[in-house]
Amino acid sequence: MAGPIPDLEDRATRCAQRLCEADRVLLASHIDADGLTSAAIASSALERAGIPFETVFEKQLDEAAVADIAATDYDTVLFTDFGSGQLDVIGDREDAGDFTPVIADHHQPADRETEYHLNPLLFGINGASELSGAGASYVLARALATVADNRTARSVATDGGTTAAARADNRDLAALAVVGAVGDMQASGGELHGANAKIVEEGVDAGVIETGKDLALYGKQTRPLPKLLEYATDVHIPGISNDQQGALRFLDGLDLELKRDGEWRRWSGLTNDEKQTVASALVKRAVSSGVPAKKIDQLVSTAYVLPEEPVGTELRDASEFSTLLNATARYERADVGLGVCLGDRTDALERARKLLREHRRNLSEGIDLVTREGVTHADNLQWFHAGDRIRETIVGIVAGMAMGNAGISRSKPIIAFAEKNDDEVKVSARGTHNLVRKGLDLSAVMGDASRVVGGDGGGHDVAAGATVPTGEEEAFVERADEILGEQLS
Ligand SMILES: [Mn+2]
Repeated sequence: MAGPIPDLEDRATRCAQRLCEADRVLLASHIDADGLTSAAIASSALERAGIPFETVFEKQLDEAAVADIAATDYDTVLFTDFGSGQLDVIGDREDAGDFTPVIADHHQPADRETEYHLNPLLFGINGASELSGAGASYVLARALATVADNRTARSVATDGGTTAAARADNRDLAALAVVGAVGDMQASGGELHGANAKIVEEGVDAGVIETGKDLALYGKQTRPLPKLLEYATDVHIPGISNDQQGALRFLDGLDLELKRDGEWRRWSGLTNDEKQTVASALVKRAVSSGVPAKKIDQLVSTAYVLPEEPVGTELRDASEFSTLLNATARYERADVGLGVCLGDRTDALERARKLLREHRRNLSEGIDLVTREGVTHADNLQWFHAGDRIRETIVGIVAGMAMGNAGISRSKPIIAFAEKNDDEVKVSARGTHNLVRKGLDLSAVMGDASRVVGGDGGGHDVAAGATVPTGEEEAFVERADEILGEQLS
């Protein structure tokens, strides 16, 4: 049976064959929404193929993590959503006979090759916008079903609305691949493209994904209507975005049943007519308050819905699902995120929701702290040191969200420090797209300035990070300020 992405078919089949030859497999995956869905896809596929396995997660696949993996007695290690970038380290272990790596990843490979390496970048497919780690894992899972012939495996059973056929060839796992791609920010211009779109097609055929044009706001399943509008700031609509009273007044003026049984209704519970009423009023308001046409177009995008999940839950919407997973990952509860992906709708789901609530509270407390204490302004940047009062895993988001608050400028990048451990400090930097148009590249700033003080870093132009030795913060700021002066002059 043909796989979803013909260019990857041969390599995926060879990787699958290698996995089937193994007595047992160690599955190692990255901790984020894409990595968690990758692991869920891979572990479902291994289980259905009757291959015994164990799963481990790593935030970073550094030398120490690879050494730990090598120290286990597994002869076959399946890496998902990482592994390509660490092929130099992994290759040395392979040469030493520690294990045979099988890799399903989409990140830039290190300068080294290995036989069982499934990565879209090796086949001219864009790993940032066309296929995620979960997508690569899905391609592998589809091949594994063919190689192992799941129809004969005991573990295949019909359940829920998913057909036995979709489970037998692993097409039901397309839903998780879509959640991973969305979580990896691969939807651009409002939808998924290329290889991702092929996976969406398979998911639609299998009955696990529905797509349609919808309002491009976050929280259509779970947010009460006024909050849905108030918190939607990607397209700023004056008098509604970031405006609690304004959002309420706007809804009040629509002649709509806003509450039911004393509770605010949610977008997912509206009829199509009601959705139409809100959407056209929103567009009308945007037009009359001078929002540019290009921005107004962005109010509508493709929604990816998981129809087997209950209406009004995070799990039904790919972007809310991925946010929930990221919350588990940020607090190092990969077990919880994986549990949710694998269908645990009791303990794991409850725990994940609690982590998301706590995450949102931590963010708002962090933003309050930074706004209250203020930032220090240098010529070309502004910075603050949170010490241990903001977790290093969220300090970057906090910094980005605090920009624009009193005393915190949007016209220069912000750099945030937070304690990582006794000897290291995490540095996070955030800019704006406006600054990027003027030449800002925070990836270069973080990389260069951190290496000057004996650390390392990188990332994207608009958001990047680094780790530096404790005590080097001021030296780092000085160097970063100089580099930014050159970039923005
Ligand atoms: Mn990824």
